[in-house]
Amino acid sequence: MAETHCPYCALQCGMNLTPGAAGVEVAGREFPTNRGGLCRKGWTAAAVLGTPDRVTEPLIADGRGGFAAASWDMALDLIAERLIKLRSSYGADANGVFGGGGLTNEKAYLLGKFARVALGTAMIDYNGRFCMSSAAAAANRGLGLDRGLPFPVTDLDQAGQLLLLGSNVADTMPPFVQHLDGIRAGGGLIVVDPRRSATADLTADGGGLHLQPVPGTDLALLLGMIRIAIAEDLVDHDYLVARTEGFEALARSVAAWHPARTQTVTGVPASLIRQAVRLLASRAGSYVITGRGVEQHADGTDTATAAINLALVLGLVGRPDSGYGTLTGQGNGQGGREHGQKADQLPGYRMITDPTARAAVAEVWGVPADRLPGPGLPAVRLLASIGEPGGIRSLLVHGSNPVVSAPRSLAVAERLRRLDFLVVSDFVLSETARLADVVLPVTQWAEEDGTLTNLEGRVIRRRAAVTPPAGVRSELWILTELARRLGETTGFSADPETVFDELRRASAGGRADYSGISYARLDQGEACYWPYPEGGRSTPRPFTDGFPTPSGRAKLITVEYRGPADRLHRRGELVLITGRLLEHYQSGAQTRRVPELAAARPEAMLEIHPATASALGIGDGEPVRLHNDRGECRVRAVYSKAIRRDTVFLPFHFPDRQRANLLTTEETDPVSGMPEFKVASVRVERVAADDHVEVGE
Ligand SMILES: Nc1nc2c(c(=O)[nH]1)N[C@H]1C(S)=C(S)[C@@H](COP(=O)(O)OP(=O)(O)OC[C@H]3O[C@@H](n4cnc5c(=O)[nH]c(N)nc54)[C@H](O)[C@@H]3O)O[C@H]1N2
Ligand SMILES: Nc1nc2c(c(=O)[nH]1)N[C@H]1C(S)=C(S)[C@@H](COP(=O)(O)OP(=O)(O)OC[C@H]3O[C@@H](n4cnc5c(=O)[nH]c(N)nc54)[C@H](O)[C@@H]3O)O[C@H]1N2
Ligand code: SF4
Ligand SMILES: [Mo]
Repeated sequence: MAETHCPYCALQCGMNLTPGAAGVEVAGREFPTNRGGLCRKGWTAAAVLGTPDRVTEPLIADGRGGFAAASWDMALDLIAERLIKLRSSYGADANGVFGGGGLTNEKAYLLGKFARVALGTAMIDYNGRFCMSSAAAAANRGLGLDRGLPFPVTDLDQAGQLLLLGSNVADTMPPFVQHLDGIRAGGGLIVVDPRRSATADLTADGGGLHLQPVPGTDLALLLGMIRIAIAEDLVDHDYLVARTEGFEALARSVAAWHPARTQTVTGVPASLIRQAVRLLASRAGSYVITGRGVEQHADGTDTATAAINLALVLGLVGRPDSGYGTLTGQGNGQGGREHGQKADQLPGYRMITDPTARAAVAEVWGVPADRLPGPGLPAVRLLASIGEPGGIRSLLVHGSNPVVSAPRSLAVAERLRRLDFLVVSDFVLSETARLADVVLPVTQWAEEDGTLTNLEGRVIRRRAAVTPPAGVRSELWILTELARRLGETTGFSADPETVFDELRRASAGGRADYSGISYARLDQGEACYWPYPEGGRSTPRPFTDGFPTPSGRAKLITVEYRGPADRLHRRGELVLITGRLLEHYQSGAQTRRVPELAAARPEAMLEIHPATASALGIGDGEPVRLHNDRGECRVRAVYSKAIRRDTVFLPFHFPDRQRANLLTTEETDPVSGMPEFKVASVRVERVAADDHVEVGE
């Protein structure tokens, strides 16, 4: 039996895996985030290990739309040859790398090093740009540090009030909901979501509040809330003086957001907004937490900033009984953003433009600092550079399926086809892998050792329970072998603990300092939260003694409401919002291969209000066409009174013509590079049943 964690989301529920004749048996394991509980995806995760279409040998495209199996030497020699040729013809930045927030810390670290040292390219970014970048940018500029939750999840067990903005934890992290029991019982849960999501429904029993704004107006709502806090003198004056700076300017900047105007813009009744602010300010133990619903917008960084400002004016951040945080999404969404997969970062959450950081990391890597490239392009721009002068001509993809999950996915798929060379490391033929010149089959979670950093900034151990199929390799091995073929004979290792020990050194002195954390400490069961410097201590609550800003105070940063990138609410158009279902994970590459989950949710369904649907002549369960100037999508409609009448909801887990991302925009947040996944203007029409296209056709 191996004590490990779930392969999917950032809650990283504890799991025990026992190999048996019928496959690997999954059992929930006592761990503070899940207390033995798992969701449906967790329980069924082992099905992907033995999926009948698992890739178990390297594949090389045969030029006729198919693949031919190849030996590892053949595949790796071909990749090295092509990358070297592209580098000599077009320069080092012609080779691009695309990582993932599901990769272990060790893989994420080695991938960043591989890009900068072995390929010498600046062009590396990852799917966390689609996920955490706005909340990260907001926390860095306001609080001086980006650690998703700067407190253990179990702190919420004692909390009184929680403002949960754009997060549907009841579907996206079901075992997390048990930490809200006390809050719910006391009527302290406030959920902000244009849908009455499963989470918004949790406000029903205890008497909490559901605020149902017009999509994309959360920033206006928060500005209005801050103004109410100031106008009703609910702010914490002593805290503002001692622990923050910028209050005067903030107060001026929200002055025009009087309740009536806030109500007009957001559609949320002013009385409800007032009630929410008073509830948060009423007693000790209040928390403000954001999710993707408010972050995946062209103004996501400013919205997260306003959420931080609200928490600061109420005096909530850095206190033992209250706080602000964001819910990290992917399994290693936190660690994945700290060790150098991000275009502008080096390990330890250091900035690649900082000369001191460059010198420190270059020394660990044994290379001159001036050999390290500068910052590359954020994910959306990296993908958009394909086919442009000076753009990337090859891409190595590790742990992402952008053909389904990237915004404006039709254009993305076209560009990937135009690459000179595409290499995808995966364990299945994902929609992206199908377009590759070479597919490299890799090990899965239950077959490997490593570490991940969960949503609380706690580093945890992944442990191998089973032996992988003969033909697959770990990514650490692949990167080491490729580096050798590119001339780097030292400095790369396929052994996770060796890589982690190097990561510790490379992170020492950085914001995310892991130097005090070791496999030995983790294996003894010590709870290790970063920063944890060598000779120092674990930091479960980093803001207790001050903020890591130059002044030691948090910064109240003024922000303005601009609204979404698309022009919304034009005649005949609806607002499309996108998100998740309990049963599927991300692009669905894994969960669509789990028979139980695929049977429960075989296809995408468009949630639409019955009144809106009837006006358009759309019956419950009937096929519809959604379209805008970026693309068109075919799905079935399902009536739901839980959604606003001007809004429709589509999950993004499905491929082909059911892809929600055929309709999303490539507009990004100017600070973070986060795409606006959460709002798009669409037209919806009924189509004849025989005109409907199923998945795979
Ligand atoms: N089942 C499942 N669980 C997952 C994942 C998964 O794919 N499937 N993925 C994991 C990952 S990577 C992530 S990032 C997390 C994401 O976790 P969440 O943030 O909880 O997930 P989403 O469903 O993307 O969005 C949350 C809510 O935002 C709402 N929303 C949409 N537009 C707006 C808006 O303009 N304003 C507001 N206030 N709300 C809006 C949606 O209606 C939705 O209910 O989940 C993790 N857990
Ligand atoms: N419209 C819309 N689009 C969205 C979102 C949304 O809310 N709405 N959410 C966005 C968010 S928050 C996220 S996080 C992204 C995620 O979207 P993706 O980046 O596509 O994430 P996954 O589907 O998890 O893709 C992981 C792929 O890598 C494989 N894989 C898993 N583990 C490993 C590993 O260790 N190594 C390797 N090499 N491969 C592995 C899986 O089989 C799968 O094919 O989607 C974004 N896209
Ligand atoms: S909540 Fe997340 S970590 Fe827990 S079992 Fe479900 S998918 Fe896995
Ligand atoms: Mo995510």
